[in-house]
Amino acid sequence: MMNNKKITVVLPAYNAAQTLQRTFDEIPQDLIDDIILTDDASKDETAKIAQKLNIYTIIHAKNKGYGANQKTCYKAALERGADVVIMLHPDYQYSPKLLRAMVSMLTSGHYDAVIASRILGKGALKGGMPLYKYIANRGLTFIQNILLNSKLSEYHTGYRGWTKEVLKALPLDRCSDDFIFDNQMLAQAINQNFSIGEISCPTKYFKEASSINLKRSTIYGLGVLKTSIEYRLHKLGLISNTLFKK
Ligand SMILES: Nc1nc2c(ncn2[C@@H]2O[C@H](COP(=O)(O)OP(=O)(O)O)[C@@H](O)[C@H]2O)c(=O)[nH]1
Ligand SMILES: [Mg+2]
Repeated sequence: MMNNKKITVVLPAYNAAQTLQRTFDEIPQDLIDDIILTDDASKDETAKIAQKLNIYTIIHAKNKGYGANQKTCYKAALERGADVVIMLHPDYQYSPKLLRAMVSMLTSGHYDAVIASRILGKGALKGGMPLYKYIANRGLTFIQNILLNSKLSEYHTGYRGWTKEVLKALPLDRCSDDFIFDNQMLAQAINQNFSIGEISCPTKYFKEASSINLKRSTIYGLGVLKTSIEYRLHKLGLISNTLFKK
C-alpha cells in the first residue's frame, strides 16, 4: 500500500523460467499488495515456478501474444481491486527496485501513468541495447513526439505503470494482441489527455531478456509509425480510427 492505494504488479510472462525468481526477489514485498503473473502458454516451467513463489498465476491455454497477455493481466488486476498497476517484465531486464519510485509518482496525484525510460540518463547503451534498436528508438521517438504532440524521452520501454482510472478508461480490447499493443496503449492514454510521467531506469540486455529479432523489431517499428500517423489523422478529423474513437 501507498497513500491507501492497493498496489499491484503484473508480470506478463513468456518463457521466463530462467529469470522469474531473480525478478521476484527484488520486488519490494512491503509495498506491493498483489502480484499477478499471466503465462502465455510458455514452453518452460514459468507457471510452475510462479505457483511455487505463491504468485497468483493465470495460464493461457494457448499462446495469444504479448498484447493479449497484458489484456489478461490488467483485467485480472482490476478484478482483484488494484488502485495502481505496474507492469514489470519477468525477464529481469528492468529493475524492480524502482517500483517504489514509480508507485510514488502514481499515488502522488500528479500522474496517471508512469514509464521507466532507458533513454533518460543513458541507461540504454550502457545496458547493452543493440545500436540498431537504440537508433530506431531515438528516431521513432522523435517522430512520435511530433505526431502525438508530446514530449517523452521514449515510447518503447516495457516498464510502465497506470492508475486504475486509466485502465478503466482505455479501450484496450481494441489494441493489438502483438507487441504493438504497448505503443497503441500509450497513444490511447495521450489521446485521452492522461498525464504521463517518466523516471530514468537502467536496462540489461542478455540472452534471456531479449528475444526480439530484427524482423520482429521492423514489424514493430512500422506499426509504431502507422499508429502515430493514424493518431494525427484522427485528431485532425480526417479519419475515424477505432483505437481512438470514444
Ligand atoms: N505473451 C507473449 N510474450 C512474449 C512473446 N515473445 C516475447 N514475449 C515477451 O515480450 C516481452 C518483450 O520481449 P523481449 O524478448 O524481452 O524483447 P526486448 O527486451 O524488447 O528485446 C518479454 O516480456 C517477453 O517475455 C510471446 O510469444 N508471447
Ligand atoms: Mg526483454
